[in-house]
Amino acid sequence: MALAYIGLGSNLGRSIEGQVKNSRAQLDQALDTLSSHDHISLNKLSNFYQTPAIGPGSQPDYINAVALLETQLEPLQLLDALQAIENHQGRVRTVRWGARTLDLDILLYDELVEDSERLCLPHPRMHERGFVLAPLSDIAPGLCLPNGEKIDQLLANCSMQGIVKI
Ligand code: A4P
Ligand code: MG
Repeated sequence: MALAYIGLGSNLGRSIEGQVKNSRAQLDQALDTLSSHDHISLNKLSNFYQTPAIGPGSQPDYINAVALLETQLEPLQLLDALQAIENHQGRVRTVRWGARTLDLDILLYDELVEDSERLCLPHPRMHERGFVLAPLSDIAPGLCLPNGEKIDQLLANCSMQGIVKI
C-alpha cells in the first residue's frame, strides 16, 4: 500500500460567481470518484483555496486543494486513473497551462523519485507554488520532500499573493 499526495485544480467558468461554484463542484466530483475507486481510499483532504491562475492569457481563478490517498495502484496505474477522471470530467488539452475543468497531479508517491516520459516525481513545480504548498501544509505540515526540503520552509519562502482560503 502506498501513500500519494494529489494536487487538485480547476478553473473552468465564465462569471466569477459561476466559476467558483463550478470549479468547486468539479473538485467535489473528482473526490467522490476517487473515494469510490476499488484500489484508492481518501485519507486526508486539505482546505480549498481560490488562487490566481499561473499561465497564459487572462484566465479565471483556480480552486485548488490537496488530498492524501492510500492506494494499491502502481504510480503509472494511479496516473492512468487520474487522467481517466480528468477526461470523464471534460478535460480538453489545448494550450499548456490553459484553463481546465480538472487537473489532477501526483505531487508525491511515497518517497519515490522518478523522471520518465509520463511521470516526474516529486511533481517538478510543486516546491515553488503557493497553490500547492498551502493546501499540502494543511494536511502534512511536517512533511519533507525526498531531497530533504521541508514543506513549511518552502511555503514560508514562496509568494502567497492573491491566494485565499475559502
Ligand atoms: N506528468 C509528469 N509528471 C506528472 C505528475 N507528477 N502528475 C505528465 C501528473 N502528470 C504528470 O499534464 C501533462 C503531462 O504531464 C501528462 O500527460 C503526464 O504524463 P497535463 O495535466 O496534461 O497538462 P498540464 O497540467 O497543463 O501540464 P503541466 O506542465 O503538468 O502543468 P502544471 O505544472 O501542473 O500546471 N494556476 C493555479 N492557480 N492553480 C493551478 O492548479 N495549474 C497549472 C498546471 C497551471 N497554473 C495553475 C494551476
Ligand atoms: Mg496536470
